[in-house]
Amino acid sequence: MPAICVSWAERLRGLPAALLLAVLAGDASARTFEVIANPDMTFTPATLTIYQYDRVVFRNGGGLHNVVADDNRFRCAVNCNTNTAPSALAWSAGVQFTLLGSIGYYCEQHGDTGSGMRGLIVVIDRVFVDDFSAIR
Ligand SMILES: [Cu+2]
Repeated sequence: MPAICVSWAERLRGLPAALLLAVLAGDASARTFEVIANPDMTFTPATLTIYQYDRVVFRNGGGLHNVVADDNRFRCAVNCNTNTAPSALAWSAGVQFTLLGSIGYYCEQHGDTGSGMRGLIVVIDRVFVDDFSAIR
């Protein structure tokens, strides 16, 4: 799956301690962003640029909404597994972006893959930002 949707507890369960440390160290620089589904049928921010492996927490700011990737790699509302239909609850659900590229998404209640309530996540490689070391 290009995007995964797991809690820290699920992710860390069953890992040996040494590996657990490696996972924590490796993810230390991953960031978490928030995107709000608004009552006026927009997403804020409408376009978000993140690094590979960063997370985005989608949160319902009011109204009947969900979030669905254009390519169906995620569909979330109350969660990203069993309760993904548009919901008016004060839900939030997190997605980690593991693949580079642009990922459009929409609310099924108010949009589709081409129009309406839509947003865009642009995933870039952090190696181009901060992973170089000066050698001279
Ligand atoms: Cu909506």
